[in-house]
Amino acid sequence: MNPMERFLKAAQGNTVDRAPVWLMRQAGRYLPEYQAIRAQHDFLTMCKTPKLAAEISLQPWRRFGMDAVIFFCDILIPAEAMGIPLAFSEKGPKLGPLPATTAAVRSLRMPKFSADIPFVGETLSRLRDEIAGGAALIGFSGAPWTLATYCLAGGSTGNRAAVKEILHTAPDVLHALLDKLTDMTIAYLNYQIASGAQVVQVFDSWAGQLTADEYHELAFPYVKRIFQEVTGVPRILFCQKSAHLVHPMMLSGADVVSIGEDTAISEARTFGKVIQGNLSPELLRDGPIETIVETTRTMLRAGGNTGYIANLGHGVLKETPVTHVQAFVETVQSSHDLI
Ligand code: 1CP
Repeated sequence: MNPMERFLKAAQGNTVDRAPVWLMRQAGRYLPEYQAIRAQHDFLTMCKTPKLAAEISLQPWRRFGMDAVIFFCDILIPAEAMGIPLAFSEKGPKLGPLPATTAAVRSLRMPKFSADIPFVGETLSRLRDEIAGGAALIGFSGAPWTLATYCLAGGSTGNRAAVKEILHTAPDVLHALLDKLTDMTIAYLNYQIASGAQVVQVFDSWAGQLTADEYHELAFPYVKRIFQEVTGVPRILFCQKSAHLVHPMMLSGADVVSIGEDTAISEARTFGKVIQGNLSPELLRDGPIETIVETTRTMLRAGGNTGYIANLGHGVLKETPVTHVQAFVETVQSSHDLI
C-alpha cells in the first residue's frame, strides 16, 4: 500500500495493511543531518527559508521512510506575525511577553499569511512536489491555550501557574486573547491546507497542566471551534500528559486523538475515534532496542490496522540514538504479521 494512502485512510478510520507511522519532532536535533544544517544557520532562519525548511522536513523521511512528513517550522511563528517579538536561544523560545491588558490583546494584528509568512505556504507546496505522493504531508499549529501561555509567560517556563493566575485577576483579557488566537489558528490552518497540507495537527502541549475543569473553560471551547471551522482534511489533537483529558479531547471534534503513555490504547479506542500514539519518548531514548521492539509490538497489537496511527506519546527527545528511531519505525513497517 502507498504510504500516503495508508496514512490518510487510517486517519479517516479505514482499515489498512498495517498501522502508518511517524514521530512527533521527527525532524530535529537527534538527527546528525539536522545538526549539520543547524551548525550553519540559526533556528528562525531555518524555519523561514523554504529550501532549508523543506530539506529538514525530508531528512527523517529519506532516512527511515515514515508514512508522513511534518513540515519544519514552530508553533510560535504565527504569534510573531501577530506582532509579538520572537527569538530563540539555547534556553528555548522567548516571546513577548504580552502584557495581560485589553489594550495589548487589541493591538495584536490578524496576519495575512501569504504576505506576512509566505515561507510557510512555500515550504508546504515545495514539500508536496518533492514528496510526490510518497507520504502524507502534515501541517500544524499550536492550540490557543498553549500559545497563550507562551505569549503571557514570555516563552518557555515551568511556571504556568502565573498564567492561570490571570484567569482570576483578568479573566476577560485571557478569554479575549484565547479568542483572538483561535481566529488566527483557524485562518492559519486553512492557509496551510490551501498550500498543500493533507492532515493538520493541533499541539496543545501545555493543556495537561490544566485541571479537567480548567480544561473545559480555557482549552476545550477554543479547540472545538477550530475543528468546526477547519475541515476537509483529517485533524489530529495532541495534548501532553493528557490522561485526565482524554474524554473531552474525544468530544472536541478532532478526527484523531493523540495519547501519551499514560493512557492505554485499549481504553482510548472505546470512544470510537482514531488513536495516535503512544510509545514513551524516554523508552525510545533509553532502550534497549529489544525493549523498544517488544513494546512497539505490544502497542501495535492493541492498535490493530483500523483507526490507529503509530507514534510516540510526545516528541523525540534530542538525546535519542538514531538506531532507536530506526528500530521503532522498522518494527511498525514490518508488522503485517501482527494483523
Ligand atoms: O535549537 C534548535 O535546533 C531548535 C529546536 C526546535 C525544533 C527542532 C524548536 C524550538 N522547535 C523545533 C521544531 C518544531 N517544533 C516542529 C517541527 C519538527 C517536527 O515535529 O518534526 C514542531 C511541530 C514544533 C512544535 C512545538 N514547538 C511545540 C509543540 C510540540 C511539543 O513538543 O509539545 C512546542 C511546545 C514548541 C515550542 C518550542 N520550540 C522550540 C522548543 C525547544 C520548544 C519547546 C520549549 C519548551 O519546552 O517550552
